[in-house]
Amino acid sequence: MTARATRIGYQGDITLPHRDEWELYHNNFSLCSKKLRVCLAELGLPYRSHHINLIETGCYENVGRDYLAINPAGLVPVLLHCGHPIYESHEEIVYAAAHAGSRGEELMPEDPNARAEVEHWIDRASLVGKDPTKGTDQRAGHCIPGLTLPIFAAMVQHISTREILKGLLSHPNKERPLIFLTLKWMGIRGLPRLAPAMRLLRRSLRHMGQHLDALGKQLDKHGGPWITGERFTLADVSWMVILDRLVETDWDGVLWGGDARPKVAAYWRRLAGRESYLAAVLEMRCPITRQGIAAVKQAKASDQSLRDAFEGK
Ligand SMILES: N[C@@H](CCC(=O)N[C@@H](CS)C(=O)NCC(=O)O)C(=O)O
Repeated sequence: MTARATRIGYQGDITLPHRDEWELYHNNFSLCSKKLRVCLAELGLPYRSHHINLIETGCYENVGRDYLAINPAGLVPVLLHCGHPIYESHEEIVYAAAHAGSRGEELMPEDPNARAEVEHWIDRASLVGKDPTKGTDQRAGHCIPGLTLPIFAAMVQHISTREILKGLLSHPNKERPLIFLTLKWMGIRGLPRLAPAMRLLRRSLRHMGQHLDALGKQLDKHGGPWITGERFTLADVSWMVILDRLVETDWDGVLWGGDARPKVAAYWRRLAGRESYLAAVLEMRCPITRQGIAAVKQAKASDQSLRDAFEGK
């Protein structure tokens, strides 16, 4: 293990029950979980999968006793290596690459300049700290919660109010069940009446546009096809799941459709053509997410004022 790999979110003093060298606790909708699944697919590392439901995909399995023993913070994903947990998806992918031999070195270069560039783009796509809705201007990852609100509002229509209410007792962060209850009651068409949600959504959309402008310039700087040039790296893994979420939540049209940001549009087409995207993201979309995607599109298509409210027109 490299010195760098021992410094990151690896909890070597904790050993959890395990059967395989690599085990992943993850959720099919969660962006950070997708990052891990894509990364492990790109590295060719086989792993034992433990799917953990979040309220948006069914129930609060992530704050049940069994899962809190894996991660007391109740968050996914958690990567186990020989039973030792690694927390924080942006650190887990670096850890996994550090243990994946030459393929790992391709995805996370050793050369300090190349590595610093990859680290910058991983960080810009990360969700860091207790409130990732702050600092949307600093990180594209922090724009994601706000931009996910419409599909959350659609997805929770499939979850009973009783199930969401359970979170008020069990979730360490009571704000989360309250947000989901509000989204359940208001529905996607009621979102424009929630002023704080709309402020977050519009700020996130504006800042995401700026991050994508920066991404376009970066793709120009090296001439592509990937963020740091010829090589596909962990930076591209991190941005694949950001762009996927923007497609899932129907922001791709406004952000890179038509004449807007053609470099980003072409980059997205390359990402979406990778086998890892098909296997670790597309084929794992759950029915609630598929229904949510359709509901967001349908609501915006049938109500121009809703579309205008979301897009800040
Ligand atoms: N910084 C963490 C963020 C993890 C996180 O926020 N996970 C979300 C899903 S993407 C989660 O588990 N949410 C469940 C909840 O808060 O109830 C990481 O990158 O792994």
